[in-house]
Amino acid sequence: MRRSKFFLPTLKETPSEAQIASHRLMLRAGMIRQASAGIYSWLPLGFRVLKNIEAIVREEQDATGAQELLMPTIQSADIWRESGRYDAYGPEMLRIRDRHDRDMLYGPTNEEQITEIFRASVRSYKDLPQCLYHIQWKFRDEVRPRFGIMRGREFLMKDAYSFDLDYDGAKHSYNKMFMAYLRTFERLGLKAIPMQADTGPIGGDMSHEFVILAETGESEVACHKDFLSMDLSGADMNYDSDLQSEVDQYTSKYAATDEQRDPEQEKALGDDLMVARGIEVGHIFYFGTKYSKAMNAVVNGPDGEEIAVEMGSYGIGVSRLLGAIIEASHDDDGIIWPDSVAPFKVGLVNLKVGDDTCDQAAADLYDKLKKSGVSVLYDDRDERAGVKFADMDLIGLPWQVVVGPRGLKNDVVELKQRRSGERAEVSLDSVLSKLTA
Ligand code: 5CA
Repeated sequence: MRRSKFFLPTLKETPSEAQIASHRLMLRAGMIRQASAGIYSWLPLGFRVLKNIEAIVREEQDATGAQELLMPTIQSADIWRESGRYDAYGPEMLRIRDRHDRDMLYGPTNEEQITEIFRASVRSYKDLPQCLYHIQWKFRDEVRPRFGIMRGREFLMKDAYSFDLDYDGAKHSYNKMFMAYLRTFERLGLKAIPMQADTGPIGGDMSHEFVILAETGESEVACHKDFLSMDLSGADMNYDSDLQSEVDQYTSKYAATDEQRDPEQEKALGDDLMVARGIEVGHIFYFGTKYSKAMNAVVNGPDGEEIAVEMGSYGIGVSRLLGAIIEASHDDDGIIWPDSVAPFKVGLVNLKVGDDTCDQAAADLYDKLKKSGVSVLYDDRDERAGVKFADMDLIGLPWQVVVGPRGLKNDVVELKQRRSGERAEVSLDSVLSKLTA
């Protein structure tokens, strides 16, 4: 992509409404624009990152055997009346009436919708287990939308729903998601700690939140210090194996969100206790037959008896993750994207636009990178070098390649790694192989 053509409205000034780094940087880097309180448009640069995050989330969901579908954003109030949540959900739910005076709503989550799909189609225990997910926009009329897309009113969520015949099966489904979450967050360059959590309006009796520690986190959390040094990558998984001992490694250590904190246990931990602020990037729930009983989602068992299915639901805040990644990875100059989600891998800077040698060398490199499948943003604008460098640092692409007249005399360009700030002179021939390695 040529910068001169790319829709990338970066800002020099720090927008006054933004209180935390990620919100400031997303606005300055031209990634999002507010449409109304807690509702954002995703501009091309932000949208590219959102898609990359979505792709990793999807791959790790698929690896567990979960299947992707797509449910609508607008739901009928009827199914929420069946589950009893239509009244219980309160003012956070955006209620809509259609032209026939039917009560509709913009889905804040999809337990009812998926249960309705399941009960209409599945009859036999032989069709279990099943796990379905989608990546879809949600709406919650939050009292205090803030921190940009971190706590929005409209936000993108991955939500998965598991159906099992009995508790053991449901526990296995829960454990699969637990491990898949560790792998997902690791691939996103994050250290997410699984913590015992409150089940809130989703309900149920077993729940974990996946929490990134950050000063700007919304809530206070506490955990054993060991989590800081622990390998949270969820190693190579065979999801068919018994995952309980894998999961136990993590759940046997104290880690709790706000409402779940236990003064007794914390006292016993002494110096091993760490209290910090956290960002919730994922939340998994086991709630058994709460919805299947209320909505009559039953299957016929081996002896023909009717069995209410055991369910769980598993959410990841896909749009929130952009904010969380930036909170965890930025410096004074801007964002530092992990390779896995970066909007482009390389930023190519032509220091002297209009100079034939520079134009030719930069255009040539640009073509070769593209042909090798490397995503590259080529700054071909006739702008001061300082402006281009500042913009590149701000948008945080992992690599910068600087093409200038002095270097070209010796057939070299400068290669800078955004994260370490390390710069090296590299020959024109080898820069391509370095970036495609
Ligand atoms: N049905 C369950 C699991 S699918 C559910 O809705 N869980 S949740 O309420 O915990 O939301 C899942 C994830 O969505 C959260 O962990 C969080 O990362 C994200 N999320 C929740 N509310 C918001 C919001 N207002 N803005 C951005 N992300 C949010």
